[in-house]
Amino acid sequence: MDQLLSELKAIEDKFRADIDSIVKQQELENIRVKLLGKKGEITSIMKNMGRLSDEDKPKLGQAANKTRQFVEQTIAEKQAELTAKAEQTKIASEMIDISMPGKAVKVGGSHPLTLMSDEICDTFIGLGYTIAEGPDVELDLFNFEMLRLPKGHPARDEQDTFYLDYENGVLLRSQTSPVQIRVMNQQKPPIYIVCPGRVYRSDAVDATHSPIFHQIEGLAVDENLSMTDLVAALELFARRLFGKETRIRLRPHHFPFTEPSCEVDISCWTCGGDDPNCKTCRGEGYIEILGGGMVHPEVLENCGIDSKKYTGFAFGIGVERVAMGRYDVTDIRNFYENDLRFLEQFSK
Ligand code: 2NL
Repeated sequence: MDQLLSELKAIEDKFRADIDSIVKQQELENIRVKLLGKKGEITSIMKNMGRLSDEDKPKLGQAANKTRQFVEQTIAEKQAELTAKAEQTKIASEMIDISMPGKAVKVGGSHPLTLMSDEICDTFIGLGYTIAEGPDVELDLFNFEMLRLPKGHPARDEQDTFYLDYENGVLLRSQTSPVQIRVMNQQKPPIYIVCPGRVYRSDAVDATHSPIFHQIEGLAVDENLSMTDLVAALELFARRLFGKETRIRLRPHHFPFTEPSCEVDISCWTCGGDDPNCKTCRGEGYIEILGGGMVHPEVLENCGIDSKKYTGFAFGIGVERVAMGRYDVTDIRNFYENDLRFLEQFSK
């Protein structure tokens, strides 16, 4: 009996000594099995119970139970301690220093030509027009022929463009009129559309020219349309973009696809037309911004539209030209060089 009690004491002493050095859950589990498992040390001592006297039995039972309870409780406490420690280590390893400066995400903005184009289109959308788009790669037929610009016509020279397949008449469009031709081929009047897009001409690059630029053409085909409707639409457009004091001025011109044709100027946005020394308009008082006219009856007929019943007006606006005026940009190349110092000035 004394032997068993001192064994029990030895087990407990050893346990007390071991427990402090334990750092892993698995070690704790091993020690639990070693003492309390089916073949564990304390369990083995209890198995000697049968051999003891009735007097000793409860003494050993009590002593063994006490040791077992002590071991169980100590293990549970150690277990909790290890779990808390593990959690703290995990939190520490995952900690984010919220005082660290962040990485700024750069947010882009619309390109000034997009802003300008959207603003112009919006004006016409407000007048009931819809937007029509078409391919950059066009047919000579739609870009020139159907607009009364047959091969060899002198007016082709100034728009001479990039031919992808000269024999089969495939080219990069020199204006967005072919989009309007496509719409007229497919839809019957009334037609009210604006066609924004990229156009191509074999021009040399300088401060005001680029072989790739942007245009918005407008087209209205309906009964009883006349030059006054064109004037009204363009006046509204000019006032919306350049202020309500803006006046427009029409000068006679010639385009093969319109008759009559005109060039359209707006009163100078800098001096309002009053300063003979104005740098913006060079004392002219007016600045040319677009061309237009009444759609030539032959162009309507080419698209299967009865020119006795319907008339139409059309106009073409250069987006770069208007943007240069509006934003005071003096070199067209600024629009294409993607210099952030330039572009950032337009992002809101
Ligand atoms: C310019 C100004 C213009 C048109 C474009 C047009 C389109 C069709 C029929 C008739 Cl489908 N005209 N567009 C008309 C006049 C001027 O653009 O300076 N162009 C060279």
